[in-house]
Amino acid sequence: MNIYKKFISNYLILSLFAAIPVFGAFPKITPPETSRVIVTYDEDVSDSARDSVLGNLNSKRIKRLSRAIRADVLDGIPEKDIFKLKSDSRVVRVEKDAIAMIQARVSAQAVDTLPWGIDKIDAELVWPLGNQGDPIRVGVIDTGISSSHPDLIANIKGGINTINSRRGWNDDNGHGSHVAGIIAALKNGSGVVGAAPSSDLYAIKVLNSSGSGYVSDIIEGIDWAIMKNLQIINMSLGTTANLASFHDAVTRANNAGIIQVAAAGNDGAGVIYPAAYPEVIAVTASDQSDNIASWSSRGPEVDFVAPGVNIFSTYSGKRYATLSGTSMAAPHVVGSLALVLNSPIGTFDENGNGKWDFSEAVAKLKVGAVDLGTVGFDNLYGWGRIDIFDSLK
Ligand SMILES: [Ca+2]
Ligand SMILES: [Ca+2]
Ligand SMILES: [Ca+2]
Ligand SMILES: [Ca+2]
Repeated sequence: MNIYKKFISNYLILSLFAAIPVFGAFPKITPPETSRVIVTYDEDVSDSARDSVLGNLNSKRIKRLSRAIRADVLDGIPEKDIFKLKSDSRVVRVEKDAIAMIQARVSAQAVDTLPWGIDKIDAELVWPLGNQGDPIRVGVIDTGISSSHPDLIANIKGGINTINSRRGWNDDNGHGSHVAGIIAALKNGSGVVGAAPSSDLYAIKVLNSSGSGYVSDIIEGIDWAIMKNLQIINMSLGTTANLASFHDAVTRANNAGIIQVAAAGNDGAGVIYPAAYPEVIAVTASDQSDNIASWSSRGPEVDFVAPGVNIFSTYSGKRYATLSGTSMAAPHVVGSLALVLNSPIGTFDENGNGKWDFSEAVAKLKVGAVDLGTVGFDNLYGWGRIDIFDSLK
């Protein structure tokens, strides 16, 4: 996990999301008419005397105030009865009740901010076609996912903590929540929005609060994903160590039909594991101008490049943050795959089993990918930068 630590120290950029208050004239709102009246009595008028003043109007009483003032609140009484009450010597006044309002308004934008990465891969052009990734089941093998984030919670369908089974999967770091938001932050009119905003998320906590963990815990997480019949798993993590048991787990998941995606690494050198395994889609990181990030790992194992510089997404608790890394690039591919798996397979079904298998889904991504760098496949951009709209159209 050395790579991971290096990433944290070198590339983690955090900025808290703050709503910008809008100052200016509030629109003038005329309070609506009310049918309620407040009947106020002299201080020495007893409850029974109040009852006799009201007489049959007592049935219209909805509230009796006896502390600060002695008053009854009535609803829907005719004008002639108001006149009668006003003329009673025990009554001080009769007045129309009124409606008061909070003196503030929501000033944050009433839309989901479209992060540049989601815009770049054109996921937002796919949603209007009726595909938001529902009900594709996606596992996030990471630091957990925030269990209290309003921009994520509705999509989280389950989870596990393989570090300590007695603890939950809540994210005590922020990284896993950031990844989850790139895949499936809710299209709910606030915060951000992910590439497949209706897909189902599963929080598989295998890394601790400082963002590191044992490969054995990751393996347990992969096995849990197989057991839960998840369809795609995101691994925004890696190590230079090539463990046979790690490769075995990845192979088992592949045989179970799970499409696996991982971060290529952030040390600018060779692709790390599990991204380097042939059963896993390896993703490098690009910026807004489609240039590979200098720190992005690269090599012949690279499959695709996706946005990974200054990515704004959900974070721990209810926070939002801007992070950079191949960790952010991989979930752009995962969200895109959720849209692929939720679309008709048609002629891409090479083996004729009616479902999207690993090589078929990769072929679909290739169709729309924007070739960058040298013509055709290259070690920096793989088959190119994801454009999911072009892949699916
Ligand atoms: Ca776009
Ligand atoms: Ca949102
Ligand atoms: Ca197939
Ligand atoms: Ca190329």
